[in-house]
Formats: sequence, C-alpha cells, structure tokens
Amino acid sequence: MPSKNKDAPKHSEAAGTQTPDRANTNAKLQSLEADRSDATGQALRTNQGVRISDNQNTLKAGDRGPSLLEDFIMREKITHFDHERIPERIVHARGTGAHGYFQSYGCHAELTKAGFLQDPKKITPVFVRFSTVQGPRGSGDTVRDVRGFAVKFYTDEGNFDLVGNNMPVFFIQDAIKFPDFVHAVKPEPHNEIPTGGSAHDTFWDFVSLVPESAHMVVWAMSDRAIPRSLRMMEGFGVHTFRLVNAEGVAHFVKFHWKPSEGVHSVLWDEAQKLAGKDTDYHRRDLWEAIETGDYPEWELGVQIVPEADEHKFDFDLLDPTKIIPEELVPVTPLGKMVLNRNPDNFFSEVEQIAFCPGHIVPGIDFTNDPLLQGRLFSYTDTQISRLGGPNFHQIPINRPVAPNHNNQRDAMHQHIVHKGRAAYEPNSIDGGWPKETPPGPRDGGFETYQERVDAHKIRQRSDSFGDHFSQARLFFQSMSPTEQQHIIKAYSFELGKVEREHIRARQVNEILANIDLKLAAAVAENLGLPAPKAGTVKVKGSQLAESPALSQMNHPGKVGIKGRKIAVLIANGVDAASVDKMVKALEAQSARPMLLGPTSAPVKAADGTQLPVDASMEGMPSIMFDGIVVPAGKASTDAMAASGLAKHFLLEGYKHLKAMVLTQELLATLGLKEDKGLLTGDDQKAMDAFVKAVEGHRVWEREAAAEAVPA
Ligand code: HDD
Repeated sequence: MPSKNKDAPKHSEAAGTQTPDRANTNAKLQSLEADRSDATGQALRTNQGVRISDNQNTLKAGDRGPSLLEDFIMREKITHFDHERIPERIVHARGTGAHGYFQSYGCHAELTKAGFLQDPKKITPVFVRFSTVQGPRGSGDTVRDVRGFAVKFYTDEGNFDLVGNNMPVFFIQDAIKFPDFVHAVKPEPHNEIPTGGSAHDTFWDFVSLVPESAHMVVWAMSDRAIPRSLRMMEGFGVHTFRLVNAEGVAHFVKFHWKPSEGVHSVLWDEAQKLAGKDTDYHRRDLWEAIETGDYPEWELGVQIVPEADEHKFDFDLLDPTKIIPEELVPVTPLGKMVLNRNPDNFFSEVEQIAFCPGHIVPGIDFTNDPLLQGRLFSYTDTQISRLGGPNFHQIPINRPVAPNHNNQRDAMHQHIVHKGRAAYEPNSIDGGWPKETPPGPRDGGFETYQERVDAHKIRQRSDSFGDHFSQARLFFQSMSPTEQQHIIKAYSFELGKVEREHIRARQVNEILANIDLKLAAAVAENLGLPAPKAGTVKVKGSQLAESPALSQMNHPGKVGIKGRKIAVLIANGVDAASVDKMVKALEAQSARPMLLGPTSAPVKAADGTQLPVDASMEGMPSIMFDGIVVPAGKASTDAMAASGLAKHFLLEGYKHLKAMVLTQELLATLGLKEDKGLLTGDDQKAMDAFVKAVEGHRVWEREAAAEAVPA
C-alpha cells in the first residue's frame, strides 16, 4: 500500500511520536503505556518468569518416548491457549476501532457543565468502536445491517460513553422487546443461517408483526445500511438525552456525528461481492486511512429542545423510533473528533472495550425513554459474563483517566492492591477516605437532574408512542428517486429470501402500504404478490412534507476526494509519463492512487522502465475502488482490450457507476459511451472532470445505461 503521506506517523511509532495530533492523546496513552508490552530484546520466559531453553520440544522419556506430565512449560502454554477465547458480544460482535481525540469548538457552559465541553484548548482522548449488529466476530463487513458507532470519551471527570448507531432511530420502543428482536434478526436457531444478514423469515416475521419497527426498517433497507466506509457514516445517540448546566437548567438533546468525508454507500451488488472478496473491507479501510495519515473526522452536534418545548412536536421525544427533523431543530455543532491512532492489539483494545450508555459525567443526564432505561441495565450485565466479572473497568482500555477510588473490593480479576483497612464509608479508621464530593458547578459530585415523577406503576405504552408510520413515510418521501429505487430493491431482495408467503404479504400489506403505496406496489410486483390496497392505518403524516437532511445525497462532505482509492490500470507497454501525470494529479487531490497490473509482477513501460504494482487486477477487483483511470499506451491498451480480466474490471466499475478515465480504444472495445463520469484522455481537463465525478461519489445519471451491462 503506498503511503500518500510519507510523514504520517506509523503505527509502530505510536507511543513515542509527538506530532501535534498525537500529543493530544498523550494523557490516555501514558495511562495505557504501563500496560503495553514490547518483547523486543527480551528473553522468552514462562508466565512465572522462568527463562525457557527449548520452545520446540515437549519433555519426553527418550526422543521417541511418551510425553511427561511434569512438563510445566508445555502445560502452561497449552492451558493458556485453551482459554484464549472469550464470549463475543451478544450483538455488535463484529467491529473495529481506533483511538483519537475530541476537541470542543468553544465553551458550551450555557448548555452543560460537562468539563470536556467548556474549553477549546482541552483535548479529550477517545476510543471509537464501529460494528455491525447481527453477524458474529468473523462475519463480513459489508452486509446489510445497522452500524454501531460507540465512542468512549476519557474525560477528566470520568468516562462518558456515547453508544449510538449510524441510524437515528431503533426497531423497538421498549427494552423488554430487545431479546425478542435480537432473536428474530440473529441467524435462525435450527441451522444458524444467515450469517450477518436480515434476509430471512424470522426477522421479517417479527418486524411485520411489530409496526413500531416500520421506521427503522426503512432505514435498514436504505443505502445507510451498506456504508462505503466507516469514515463516511453519520452517527446518532438515538435517544433524547439531557444536558444540564451549572445552574441546574436542563435541555433535551439529540446527539449527532457528522463526517467530514460525507455520507456515502456502496451499491448492493458491490456490498455482496465485497463480503466475499474482502470480508475486512471496512476495518481495512479505517486502518489504512489512519496509517496513511488521512485521519477521519466527525463533528459532534446536538439538536437542542428547551424543557418547556417537550410537548411541542407531533411525536414523543421519549420515543426512540422518532427523529427530530433537522429542519425543525437544526444541529448545533459542539466540537470535533479525530481518529489518529490504530490500536496496538485488537483483542486488548477493540475486543475488551466495554461501553455502557449509563457511563455519563456531570452535565449529562438521561430521559425516561424506556429503551434507554433498559440499556442502562443491560450493558454492564453483559460485560460481566463477557469479561469475566465486575472488574472490567480495570482493563487498560476501559480505565478512566480520572481517579476512581471507592470501597468496591475483590471479585474476579482484581488488579489493584487496595491499601488501608476501611473498605466502607463513613469510616474513622482511614480518616474517612475516600469521601463524597457535594454537587457543584465545577468538579462536583454527580447530581441527577431533579425531574418530578408522580405516577401509578403500570405496564402500558403511552398513546404518544402510537404513530408508527408518519416518520417512516417522511423518510421514504425525502429520498432522491435513486435512493427510493434502492429501497424498493432492498425490500424486494430481502423479502424474496423469505420462504413463507404470508410473511411477505403481511409486510407489504400491513406495513409498506401504510408507509407509501407506491413503495408497497413496487415491492409487491417484484414479489409477484397482488397489488396492495391503501393501508388501513390512519397515518396523520409529519409536520414536514420532506426532510432533505435525511437524503445522503445532501451530505457530500467537505474534503473533496481526500483518501478515496483510485485504481490506475497498467499493462506492459504503458506510457510511463502518462502514468506519472495521472498519479500526480490524483495525489494533488490527496486521493490514494494504486497501480494495478495483470499480475503482481512489475509492468514494463514502453520506455523500458519497470513499474512495480501495488496489486493485480484480480487481487484488488474494481469493487475496492472509488474510481478507475487507464493511462495512455498503445500496447497496454491492446493488452487490456484482449484481457477478460481487465475488461471485467472496467465493465464492473462502469456498472457500479464509478468515475473512470479510459483510452478511446478501450471505450470503443467495451462499447461504452462517455458520460459525466466516463472520460477519455489523460490531460488535466479529463482529470479535473474525473475528480469532480469522484466527489459526487457515483455517476447516478448512468444508472439506467449501466443496467444493461453484464458484470
Ligand atoms: Fe445495544 C452493544 C447500540 C439498544 C443491549 N449496542 C451495543 C453496541 C452498540 C449498541 C453500538 C456495541 C458497543 C461496542 O462496540 O462494544 N443498542 C445500541 C443502540 C440501541 C441499542 C443505538 C438503541 C437505541 N442494546 C439496546 C437495548 C439493549 C441493548 C435496548 C438491551 C436491553 N447492546 C446491548 C448489549 C451489548 C450492546 C447486549 C452487547 C455487547 C455490549 O452490550 O457490550 O448489552
């Protein structure tokens, strides 16, 4: 992989390097450093510290004799190995993560007393874990699924975990339904199929019986469920939270992460192919971006609603199946997050990180959202079985940078040698320490927002949670025609995999027909079902006819084609000057050009120079790139025109609406016509148009023409 940014800090230098960004995370790094192990120059020893003289042979009675039980070295090694696996997360098992930092844009004291949001000079270390929901640890990255977006802020006042998703709503309204939902979406119990996807009977059975899922399911059938990159996803806290200032005044807020690289997806056909050709597509992309210095960045913002306006909307703020449309309450930016360091060890950091929505700091508080309330219980509970007991906060990646003295003691995997004799409070033996801190505007003890509660104990859903279709309709109707078609195709694909016709019919007639009759009719036609009648639910509709903020097309990003991967296809006889010109034009835009040859062997240019390639066209197919360029050269063009591999690469790129620059000869051979993103030549004009087309992510105008191309 060519490193675009030659000065970018490399992973192995992580601990010591002092670039400005790197220095920012030092507090957390220093606290982790003591636990990092570098065996360079060290003798091989047992866990008890004994030097090992032979790591090749078990102790035996004679060189052909039986192994001896007394071989403590072999036994220790095998025993440890036998216990290397821990239970994977019950949901969100497949994930990857990175270190970085958060920096506030200014002082937000009017909104919250949380220390990390007061001072633009304050750098707060973070660790982010992205995940899919359904699949196990080894499942594919590009499956159709919701993506987890969990951020741990190591603030001076304790850890704050914002455990969100890349979609702003959820499938259910009450936590008591979570095990039902998860059992339905997970692989079916009799045969453990499918891995990583929701295209099966039990999922569609559940969601077609539970109309509160309607809104989230349209999101899951949209392009949001197949992101191009983890760097190109929005993140959402989903629930309404509270921010509380030093005077005790609270505002309702919804948290948003906005990516500087825009919100982009792959096409469904690419997603499926990638799941086979590069199972690790997303984790590789994030890793490489950070290694090459293209640090992903998001803006943290909040939608702010004064307490007095709680009942101003046509939905309930406590209902996690609802958004606050950004056109009604715009997102106020608070600060930015940059991911600038890859983990040193996947297991220790990504696998062992333990998030919990209940990890909050003074200045942040919950609401009565019944989904959120249940989550407050579930996460710690799950860590206890996953990480082997209640001391998981002592694992380096989970440890706060804030001190955390208290009288909790013992339990499995206790790493701290607590001094003193009084593990209770109040005490007079250890001088009364550790002591409570009264609440206060700064550095005070945590104080819960004093919401008044006066109610009967009941098991009942509020009527204000009863409208399941207005926002699902708003979402569908806010999509561009292209996005709507993708949604129709996704429902058709998924329901087409459902074996039971009554489930397909119920989803179409009882859910989709209430969302949008055109959507229902199109899906019904694709499934061969009778045309649906208008839905029977009286849908009151949203305050807005459309919410443009919901369409990905309206989130192009602010960094041009920075970090976009471009395939430069070459073969023997290529014009080296043309290669150089195109690569330089791409590098000037901070894109990542990669040279691909027919094989992994170097390519011999027309002037005799040897051009080493980054990969073969087979090793890195077109689905791994955002755009394709072919430099000039008569012999190389002829070779590609005669090569099934090269032609497939190019036709597949065309079909997936990628921006491309070809030679005239190849254009003719492939029988393609130039369009806004299919260009010829290698001059600056062609490259400028190419860059513009990559910025647009895909050449959407080509969609109809591309349908006819077999690839
Ligand atoms: Fe959850 C993990 C996000 C509802 C119970 N959840 C988990 C992760 C994310 C979310 C991103 C992975 C964290 C990581 O990377 O380690 N979950 C959500 C969102 C929800 C939500 C955005 C709704 C708005 N979750 C939810 C409910 C429950 C859970 C209602 C239970 C009542 N979630 C869990 C869990 C997990 C988890 C079982 C599995 C592993 C873990 O917590 O640490 O406790």
